[in-house]
Amino acid sequence: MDVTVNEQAQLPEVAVFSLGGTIASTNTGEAAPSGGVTPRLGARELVDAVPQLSEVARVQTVAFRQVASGDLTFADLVALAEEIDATFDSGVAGVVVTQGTDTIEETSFALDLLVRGPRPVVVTGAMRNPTLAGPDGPANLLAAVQVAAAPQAAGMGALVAFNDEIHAARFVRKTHTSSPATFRSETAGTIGWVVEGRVRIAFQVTPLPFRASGVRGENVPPVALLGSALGDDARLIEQVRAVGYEGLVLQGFGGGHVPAHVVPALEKLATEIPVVLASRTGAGEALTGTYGFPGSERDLLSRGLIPGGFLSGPKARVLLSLALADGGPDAARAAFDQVSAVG
Ligand code: DAS
Repeated sequence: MDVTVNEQAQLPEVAVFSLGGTIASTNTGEAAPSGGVTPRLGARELVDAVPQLSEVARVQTVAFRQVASGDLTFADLVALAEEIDATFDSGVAGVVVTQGTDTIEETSFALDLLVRGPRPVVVTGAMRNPTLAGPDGPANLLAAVQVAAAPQAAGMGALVAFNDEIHAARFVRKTHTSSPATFRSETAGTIGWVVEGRVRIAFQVTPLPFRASGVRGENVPPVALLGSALGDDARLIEQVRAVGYEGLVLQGFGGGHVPAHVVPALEKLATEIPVVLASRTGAGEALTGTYGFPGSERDLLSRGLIPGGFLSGPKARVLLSLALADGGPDAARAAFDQVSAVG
């Protein structure tokens, strides 16, 4: 379909911010020392490669960063959220962020907590870079812009559009190293999809009641993320405070459990810094009221740990980091209470 100049003028405005990642990665120009593709394409080039976008929105572009997504920092995300807020103030209908998939589950949730809303912020990327057969970046970008331009996508916080599915940032996780269907929301399911250009929202999610409105990027304190493993002891937990962390998210076994001999170290640490209890399983809520054995969730929560609710370990770390930066240790527990209550 060709869109006339008059029809174009009626289309919603969407801003695309590029941050790098596979969607932007090629091997043109100077070779990387290790060989392989590296992030080189900016938002303008990504948009120009998808002519169908001109039928969906008037697209403006911002080349914001050009990195592998593991190199993004909280300072980058705070700066990005400020730019997105300013872009919304200028009247755009929605924002798309393109970036590496490795950290989308964290960055999208951080934007959920940082951007003022209610207009949609839609994060996307690609699993197959543009030099491979069947790159998924162009289709993901088109779907993301379609979602960002859709009024029905507003008011649900940050979203992830990928593989023609729409996910709420608070639930979505990367679950596969190479599949284009890597993003899944096992706890709640996808909230919608895109088909033939139509944006379907099947399930509404409630906006998060907590927003980290006072955060400055350089003020986000270090928060550790640790797992639990069979036969492990407490030697890392005992070092967390000493090496300067100001919070810990512990991914316990199952519903939120640790070996009994780890409990004293966790109890002591929880008197010093906020310690959040999440699950290493990757889906479902950390329990709060079922088991009573030493090292169980009831035992740990009675010793001062904070229940992580439905948040995965990496997302709980994002919330703890931003809540600490926003209001200090007392605000952290309240932020988890507020977010877990919403679902
Ligand atoms: N794994 C790559 C990607 O999917 C690299 C990255 O996250 O930047 O984009």
